[in-house]
Amino acid sequence: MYPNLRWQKEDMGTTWNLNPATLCLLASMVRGFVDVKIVDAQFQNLSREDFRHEIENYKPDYVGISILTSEYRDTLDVASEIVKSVNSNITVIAGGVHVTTMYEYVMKNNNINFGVIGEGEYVLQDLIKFLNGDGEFPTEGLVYRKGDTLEVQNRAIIHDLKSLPWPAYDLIDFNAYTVTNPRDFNPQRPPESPYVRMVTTRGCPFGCVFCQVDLISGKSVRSRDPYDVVKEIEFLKEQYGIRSVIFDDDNILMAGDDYCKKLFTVMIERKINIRWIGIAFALFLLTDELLDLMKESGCVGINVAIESGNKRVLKQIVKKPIKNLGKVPELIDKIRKRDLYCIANFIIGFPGETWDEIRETIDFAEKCGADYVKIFVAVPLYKTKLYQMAMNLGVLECDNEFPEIDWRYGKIRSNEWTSKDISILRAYEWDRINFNNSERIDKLIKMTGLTRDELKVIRKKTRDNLIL
Ligand code: B12
Repeated sequence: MYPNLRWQKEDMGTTWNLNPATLCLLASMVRGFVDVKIVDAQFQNLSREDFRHEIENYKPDYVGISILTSEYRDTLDVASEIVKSVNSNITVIAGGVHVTTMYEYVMKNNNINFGVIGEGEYVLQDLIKFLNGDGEFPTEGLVYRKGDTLEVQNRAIIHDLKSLPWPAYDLIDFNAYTVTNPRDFNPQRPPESPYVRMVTTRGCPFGCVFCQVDLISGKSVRSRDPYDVVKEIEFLKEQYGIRSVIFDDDNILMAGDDYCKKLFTVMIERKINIRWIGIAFALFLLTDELLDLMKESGCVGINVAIESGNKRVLKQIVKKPIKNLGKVPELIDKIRKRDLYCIANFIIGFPGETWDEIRETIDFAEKCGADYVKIFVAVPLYKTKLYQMAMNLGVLECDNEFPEIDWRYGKIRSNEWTSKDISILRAYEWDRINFNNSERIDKLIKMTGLTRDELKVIRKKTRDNLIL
């Protein structure tokens, strides 16, 4: 199940109706030997009472709860509390990015029997078999209590993604997801509906300081079989009328064996005829050949992460392997020349970053030539190098070992600026850069499908959201 995020924050500011590929994938792994029901309390907007009725009526032996981010971590406590209050004998298994990265915190909650660290497909399969009295207790990927101590196994990583089944979309009303926009304002909306989100590779070798991907999926990039990915898209087209795909991979261009070239070539050869966008494409790996293949295979636009417009910050703080910032506008131009849109991400407010360096990033963002610019506040996610850096420098604005996450505000300060300065700067510069002329606004309208008036509302909401 996915909890309803509104159980934590009534005013989420966004809908977050996400394609539950993870739930369907996990269901595929166990449906052969247990009955499975998927409950997406977020999408169905279930109240706590509704969810309680689900448990009372279905009477499960096991409930798996998935949590994509630590931002909504309280919803895990709410969901597990409801399950146990119906029947304390139900085994509660929690997994997802939040559990993988913060299992020490998660396991403080006695309602959770098992936490899953890492990629849970085989861990879940083996655990359920074991609990059903058929098989060995898993030796990796689990965290659980043994008396007063917490047993922590190694993270589970699946080396061969080719062994995984397709998600069991037949267990849900998948059509409903394929026509729902995941967010109110999202320049990266699906190019066309019905659409599907896909993660076809896992892992990223870069290890940028702010990112948890290394802790979750590791540095080695593993990929599915490109032919199988295209087969799945063809199946989804036939079964659900899919017309576009969002590739959500961590760092798809770093997958070995020319994965991307093969994927795009097969898409072209099989005349797949869908439109697609990519969420995280490493700008410096984009060659002319790749860009041509992307265009021909149906790409509409991509998101590139530059992070900082200052050399020192990139090298010494972010540790991102961008060697030549000067080439960024040229590369973005190559993307846009092919009539693909380009969204660029930046982060401000790193520990030790000076106010002038931050202004340089804003200036760079404005001039880099992207169609739309996202500016994020540096958030020290637990166990990241950024978190450690902020702790070491004593610039973390919280006493808690497990800082709460809110993407609108940082928790970092410096002698020159406070976290509030960064939040305000981010909101107003985002507004100024993206909405400063009618050409940009027209492009955004085209990319988002929103009206001029709707854009105004979103801009106002962003300012109103600045609770200072
Ligand atoms: C794709 C993606 C998205 C997609 C959503 C995909 C979807 N579900 O439709 C989009 C772009 C919408 C998105 C949004 C956000 N994301 Co995101 N996203 C990712 C990304 C790149 C991959 C996640 C994924 O689908 N992986 C593949 C699936 C199969 O893996 P999985 O869901 O983790 O599940 C596996 C295990 O976790 C485990 N598991 C999971 N649940 C369960 C349950 C049980 C019972 C068991 C046994 C096992 C288990 O087994 C699964 C199979 O291996 C990750 C990075 C990463 N590598 O994880 C970031 C990441 C998860 N996102 C992140 C963030 C910050 C966000 C946003 C908050 C961004 C923002 N500021 O708006 C939002 C929040 C959305 C929300 N509602 O919570 C951060 C989270 C950090 C944190 N600790 O909180 C990550 C880690 C990126 C990072 N750079 O650090 N995201």
